[in-house]
This record gives sequence, C-alpha cells and structure tokens, in this order.
Amino acid sequence: MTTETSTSPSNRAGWRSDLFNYTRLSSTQLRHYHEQGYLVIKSLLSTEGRRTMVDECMRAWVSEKGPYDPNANWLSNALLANIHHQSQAVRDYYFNGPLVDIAEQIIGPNLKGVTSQLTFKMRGHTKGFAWHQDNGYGELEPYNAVTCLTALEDNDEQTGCLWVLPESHKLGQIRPGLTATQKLAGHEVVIHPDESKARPLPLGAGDCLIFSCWMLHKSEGNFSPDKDRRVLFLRYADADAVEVYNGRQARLGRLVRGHSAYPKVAAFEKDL
Ligand SMILES: O=C(O)CCC(=O)C(=O)O
Repeated sequence: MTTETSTSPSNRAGWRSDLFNYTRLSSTQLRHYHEQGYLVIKSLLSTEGRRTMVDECMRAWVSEKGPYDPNANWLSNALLANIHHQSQAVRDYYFNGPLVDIAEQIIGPNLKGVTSQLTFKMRGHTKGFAWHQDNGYGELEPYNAVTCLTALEDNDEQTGCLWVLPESHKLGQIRPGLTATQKLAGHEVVIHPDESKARPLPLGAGDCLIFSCWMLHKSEGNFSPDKDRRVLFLRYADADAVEVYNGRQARLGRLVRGHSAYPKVAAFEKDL
C-alpha cells in the first residue's frame, strides 16, 4: 500500500514532533479502512519516539502496577488509564501527533481524544480478551470513532497480538443485552462470531493498527517466556460524540481539532 508522507507543520513547533512520523492516508488506505474496518499503518513512531514513550510509560507502569496476578481481572493486570496525564510523549502523540491527521481523514474536521490508556500484556499474562466491539463497552454516537493501537515493541501471535474479523464492522452496533448494573460492574461482553475469516495482525515496534468502533477484535494471552506485549491504546471521536449508555451526555475528551457544540468539551483538558 502506498503512503503519502508529509512533514510536521511548522505550527507544531514546541513539541517533540521528531518523535513521530507524520503521514496522511492514501486513497487506497482509506478504502481499505472503510471496506475492511481496519488498517495497519507502519512506523508512526520514530526510533527515538518509541524509546522515549517506552521509558515514560514504564515509569508510570512500574509505579502503579505489581507483577501479573492470575486472580485479578483484566483491568488491574493490563490497563493503565489516562496515560497522557503521566507521559509527555503520549500527550504530544495523542493531541498533536500523526494520528490526529489520520483521525480527521476518517471522522471529519471536529475531533476529540476520548481514551488514552496502556494495554500491556507483560510476560506471564496468559489471559486473552474475547471478541468485542469497542463501542460495545461504551456506545458512542456518531458511530465513526476510531481505535488506534500503537505497538511499543514488535508483537506477534505468541505475545498476544490483536486479531480482527475483517468486514465485521458492517454488522453495526451489537447489543449483547447486558443490564445497566452489569455494564457498570464491567461485565465481559461475550460474542461468538463466525471466526473462519479472523486474522492475527502482528505489528512492528512503532506501527499502529486502527479500526472502527464496530470492528470485532480479540486477543490471546502472552505465552512468550521472555517478551512483553506493550501497546498504547488511543481512541478518537467526533467532537460532539455522545455516550448513548449515559443519557446521551457529551463524552468528555480533549478537543484536538475544530470545534465542539459543547462548551464543557471545548474546555476539557485545554491547559494540559
Ligand atoms: O490488548 C489487548 O490484547 C486487547 C485489548 C482490547 O481489545 C481492547 O482494549 O479493546
């Protein structure tokens, strides 16, 4: 697939744009995203960017997380929320990095960042994550939110890379019928799709897998004796996206481009 490369615009001076490789999606890549529901974009992080991000993220991870606990849930073993509060490199990437241009091509001119977290499956973490849509865990409308998983090191099937079910985004919103109480308690969404077309998507360090909010995806555990699988999970949505599960309140998230009709979105994390 061809990639149209662009340099970082001069108005980005002031942040470490040398950490990232700016790019815009070609028409072939956009078509792939819309038809298949996902796309792998190579090398969005420079070598220095990946190193800086790993250093900053590991500092945050080690200060908050202990060793893998087989009796604990996914959340406590694998997720560190709001990592942009703790890492300058993640903050720059989330608010001003190449993914903002890419999300704009897919979503439109008005954009907010709605999730930033580490999803780390360190060696010893052998639990997978069942098939789901990211919109299944918190339905946002409009239905064009984009999940972006940036690999902080090479990953593959042994270390628990992501699997996708190409074109499954065409199923639309799947509502597995959890009660409000179950949702609030973080119950797992269980979906059993036809897996015959499922495919693993190993990523190189610095590559990014992006997919639609309706894309069915899963991962297996990390069965490597000596390798971690560290991924930065970011999600972007339309600046006026609402939380369907929460009385259609505006989802709070930093405005990264354009305008929002909601003053509280326009003000959110503005000075971060
Ligand atoms: O990190 C993984 O292996 C799976 C994570 C995932 O699918 C998610 O957080 O939506």
